[in-house]
Amino acid sequence: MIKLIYFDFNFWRIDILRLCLSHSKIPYEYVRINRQQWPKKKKEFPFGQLPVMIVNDKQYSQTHTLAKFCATRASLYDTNELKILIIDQVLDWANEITTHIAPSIRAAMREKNFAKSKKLRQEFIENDLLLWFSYLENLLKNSSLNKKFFTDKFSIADITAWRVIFWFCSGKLDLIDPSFLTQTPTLKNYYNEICNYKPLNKLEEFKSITN
Ligand SMILES: N[C@@H](CCC(=O)N[C@@H](CS)C(=O)NCC(=O)O)C(=O)O
Repeated sequence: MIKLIYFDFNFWRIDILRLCLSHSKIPYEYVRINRQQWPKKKKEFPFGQLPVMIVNDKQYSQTHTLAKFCATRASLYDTNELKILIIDQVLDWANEITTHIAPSIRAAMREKNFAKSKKLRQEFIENDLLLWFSYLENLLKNSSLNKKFFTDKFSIADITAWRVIFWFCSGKLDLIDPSFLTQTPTLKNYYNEICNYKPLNKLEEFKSITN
């Protein structure tokens, strides 16, 4: 059985793995670690970070790597090398935009320096937010015929794009007004359709993320 390990909060890095496996009815065990346990636990993991996946008693790490594995198991990856290029770019986009917003999150969460966090968040909004969402929108426009799914077949790319857009539109990121998405209308329309995509939104994992 696949075992997934993450912190005790929802985040796209773990959620895309859970959604993917659950979509295709692949059983998995889900272990959540709290912040108090972390300093001790950190040393036990291959890259000192989460998520971690355990298969046949071996540990594996790095979100993109785990996403490919889970998506392949769930038939939500692709065998066509050109479609794979599209899916991988969406996964890398998710990592990139996370890297750009991370300093402002870190300043608040770890350093408790809220003034610094606000300044970094404003810089992110000014320099990165629309730029990176327009990159994703362009990828969708250039990759997809009907703009419904990135590869015109539901895949881990759609789960990932949906989950990261949901995060940015959740209203939980200080100073980020969810209406920013109106500036990428093709992506907004795509996002709304994925929100209503039954095979995804009927899953318990989807409900636990959106509730
Ligand atoms: N390159 C890693 C990054 C993972 C990562 O940044 N994990 C964060 C949580 S989202 C983490 O484990 N932070 C705790 C720490 O670094 O001590 C991946 O792609 O999975």
